[in-house]
Amino acid sequence: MSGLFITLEGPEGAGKSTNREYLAERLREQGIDVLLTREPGGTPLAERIRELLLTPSDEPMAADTELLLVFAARAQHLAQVIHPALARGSVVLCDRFTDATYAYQGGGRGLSEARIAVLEEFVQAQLRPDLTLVFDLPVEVGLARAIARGRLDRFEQEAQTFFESVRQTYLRRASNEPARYRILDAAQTLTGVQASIDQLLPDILERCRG
Ligand code: T5A
Repeated sequence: MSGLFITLEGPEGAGKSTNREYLAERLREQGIDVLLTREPGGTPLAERIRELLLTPSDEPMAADTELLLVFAARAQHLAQVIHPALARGSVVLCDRFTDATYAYQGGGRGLSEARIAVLEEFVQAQLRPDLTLVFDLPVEVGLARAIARGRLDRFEQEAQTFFESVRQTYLRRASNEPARYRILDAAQTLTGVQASIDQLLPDILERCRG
């Protein structure tokens, strides 16, 4: 058996976590075994690395340190959670994965894509998501949602230009590989976003059963 690896991506406050729960419910209604997880994180050790990445600190984190921490957490997550779940035949719904590295460390921090690709190959070998849902929205809308929720993490304190690059990187990657990506308008009401997910369900269910 081989499961299905679905990732949810997008800028800050796009609604990935909220809609991940919604999609999981729709799939479970169909009797599909779903595993929900997230990055950075997904295992106790990887969640500790997440804390390092998200907690604001007086010591500036070098961009390469950030990149290596992201992939260190990913290696642990793959070994402990993602590979075993896919081997069991589960559908893995993961809130962010390596597209986020291209968007944040590549687009946002300006690290070269070639360098990220080397680590992607090293840590993941052939594994890539089967399907990636990009929750797209204007940067200011997403940031307003994050601000409304409370204290900002280390990434959320970046300038608007950082998040514009993040957003454009997601959109460029999606347009370069349309078979893997689906872009959803995340600026709509939650009901509107969920209706867009409903429209994607037949395709997702076919992939799950394929
Ligand atoms: N990162 C991650 C990297 O730099 N490199 C990497 O390789 C990886 C994997 C992770 C951070 O790490 C960085 C990127 C991130 O900065 P995170 O917490 O996973 O942090 O990511 P965030 O985007 O910060 O998570 P958020 O929780 O802010 O965003 P979500 O999950 O997209 O949004 P969600 O569902 O929590 O919703 C946010 C708020 O908006 C409301 C919700 O109720 C909630 O209050 N909301 C809506 N409001 C109105 N209309 C809608 N349609 C709404 N949808 C949700």
